[in-house]
Amino acid sequence: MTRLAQQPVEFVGSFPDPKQVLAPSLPEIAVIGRSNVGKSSLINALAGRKIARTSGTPGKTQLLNAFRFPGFYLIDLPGYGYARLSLAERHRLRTLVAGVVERRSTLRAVLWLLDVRHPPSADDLGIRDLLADTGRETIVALTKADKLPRAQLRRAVAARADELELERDDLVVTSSAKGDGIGELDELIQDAMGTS
Ligand SMILES: Nc1nc2c(ncn2[C@@H]2O[C@H](COP(=O)(O)OP(=O)(O)OP(=O)(O)O)[C@@H](O)[C@H]2O)c(=O)[nH]1
Ligand SMILES: [Mg+2]
Repeated sequence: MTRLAQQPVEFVGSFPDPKQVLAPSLPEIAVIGRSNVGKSSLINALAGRKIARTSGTPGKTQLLNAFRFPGFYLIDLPGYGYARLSLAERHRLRTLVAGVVERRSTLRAVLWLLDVRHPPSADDLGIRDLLADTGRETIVALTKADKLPRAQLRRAVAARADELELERDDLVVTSSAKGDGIGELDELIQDAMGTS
């Protein structure tokens, strides 16, 4: 079991404003990634219980959802790049995500998720630039590792590292369904939040 799974967690609330102040003030980590990449599922895997809403329907998470662990907040964000939303709605979500990354003074780190099976989209590359420009401390995790057979997974991880111009070891390979990489991610999050 991960350490986070043994700790109390409290749902703080859902907010439309990227600058929503949470009390008491604690370091925060925001989970960002394309719609349907598995953000909410990964949060549930880390927590060892179902705290974030997941769905087969992309666009499920529409607001900033804050969860309080001992010593930090974890924030589940809406996914970007879901093509079936209206232009106005996509714009709103992009503004919300960018607002969190650019302007949240309590944000200590970002957990950025990419589906291991797919090359980064144009939206993903936009986020990469945003993270680089803002100098945010970022943990990069690949999701849904259980969807590929072992040899194919190895090739996919190498390809994603190349495309992102990262080292293989900079990527945490995860499966919320099988639990792969969840312990490693737990440790990286606790390190980033100063709670390890
Ligand atoms: N096989 C497998 N399926 C997964 C995994 N993680 C998520 N899924 C599935 O992918 C779908 C989307 O998962 P969510 O966790 O809701 O994704 P999200 O990124 O929060 O989506 P939005 O909130 O819409 O942006 C669901 O059907 C999940 O069951 C995984 O590790 N393995
Ligand atoms: Mg979600």
